This record gives sequence, C-alpha cells and structure tokens, in this order.
Amino acid sequence: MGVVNVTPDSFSGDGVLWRDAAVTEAYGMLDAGAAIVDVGGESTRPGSEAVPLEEELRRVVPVLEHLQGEPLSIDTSKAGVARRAIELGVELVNDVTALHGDPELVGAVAEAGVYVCLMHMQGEPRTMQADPRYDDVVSEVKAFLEERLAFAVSQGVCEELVCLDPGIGFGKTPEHNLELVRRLGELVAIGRPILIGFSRKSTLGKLLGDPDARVGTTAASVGMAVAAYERGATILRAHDVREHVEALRAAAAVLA
Ligand code: HH2
Repeated sequence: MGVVNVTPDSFSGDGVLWRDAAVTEAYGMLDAGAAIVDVGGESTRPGSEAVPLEEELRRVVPVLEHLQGEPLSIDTSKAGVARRAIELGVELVNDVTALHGDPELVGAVAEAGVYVCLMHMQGEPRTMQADPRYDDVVSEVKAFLEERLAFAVSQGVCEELVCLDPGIGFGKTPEHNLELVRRLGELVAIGRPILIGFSRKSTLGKLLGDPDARVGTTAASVGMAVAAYERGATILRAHDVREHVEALRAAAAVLA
C-alpha cells in the first residue's frame, strides 16, 4: 500500500498540497508495484489537530477524481469524506479510529460494501504520545481489534471485507511497537488480514541511535516491513514503494 498524503503537515515530510504532484506520486507508486494507494487529507502525526470536513474534501477530491479507475483507499475517519471517495471508486476505507471517530462511518461502509481497515490507537493524535501505557500491549490491542471487528459486523459490515492494524506509533512507545511486530502471530490468529504501517516512523530512527528522531530511514522501514511480512502481515503501508516491493518480492520467494 503506497501512501499519498495531501497535507501540509505529515510527519515524514512527504505531504503535498498540489493536486498534480499527488497524482504523479500515486502513478509512480502503482508503476513501482503498489497494489493500492492510500490517499489522505488529514495528518494523524503526534500532536496534529483535526481538519474540518470541507478542507479534507478540498484536499483529496481533486486527487481522487484524477485517479478514478486506479486501486485506491482513503485514509479518513469522516463519513462525508468516505462517501465522496466511494462515489469516486475508492475500494477501501482506512480509518485510524476504527469506527470510533464518526458514528456515521460504519453505515457508509456497510451500505457501500467496500473494504475497511480498523486500526488501534490509544488516545487521540494530539496527545497520544504523552505517556502511553499498557499491561500487555499485544493482548490489549488484540482485544480492541476483536471488539471493533465484532462491532463492524454487528452493524452490517461483511467480515470478509475487514482488515486490522495494530497502529504502529499511535499511542505506543518504541518498545510497544517492536513487541507488536515480534508477537504479530497473536494478531494474525484473529483471522483477518493484518496491515502494518511502520514506514518512516520515529521508532526506526530511535532504533538506529537517535533518541530524538522524528522519522526513520527507508532501509530501516524496509527491514521492518520484511520482519512484519515474515510474521504474517498481509498489507504493508509504505512511502517508498519500489524499495518495499523489491524487498518483499525477495522475501516472498524464500517463503513460497
Ligand atoms: N499511519 C499513518 C497514517 N495512517 N493508517 C493505518 N491503517 N496504519 C498506519 O500505521 C497509519 C495510517 C501515519 O503515517 P502518514 O500517513 O505517513 O503520516 P500523517 O498521518 O502524518 O500524514
């Protein structure tokens, strides 16, 4: 899954607000082997503020219009954005609030019969990295994802259309993030495809020795994607698509 951020403030600095730049980036990712491109108009980096509906639509709709017919997902928590994106052919709604953010989103997803990704987050982006705590991060994330999956199904979402994501960096310390990948098998056991988004996240920079890192390198991102893939992740969300595709193809050839 390639990442296209139509934002002024994404954590990795890759956000673009010019439609043509976003479209060119998306085509480049598809050309490099991305199975799907995730378009987002609201940064969820630590400390970020929410974006109003009209502004989020203004950012993403021109990009989606231009990319109609390509395999796309929309990174949003808002039913209004999801509905418009679905009208434009988007096939997956990627909701970092796991249907907690907007009470109307679950109905929009169920009615349209599109795929949905439910992600775990402790707290909210503005404050989530203040002091994240768990007794056992993997068990707690697993229980949360099971509950959100059951909720989605109870509201008419087809279980086969749901994928789950432990939410790397969303209310988690570097050790929490590593433990989630280390014990990914426990999340895979839920029985739904698992999405991992470790690309460029600050834990990777910290692992390489910079305690103040805000981003991670491409090579560290690729290493972590391969580690997650080998533990059962199905979808790897990445900014540097060509490098991820090449590494994952090589890793897949060994597993096959
Ligand atoms: N991470 C980000 C955004 N959306 N969605 C899922 N399912 N999983 C993730 O790990 C995830 C996500 C943050 O990365 P990015 O989109 O590059 O940054 P920003 O939110 O600052 O635009």
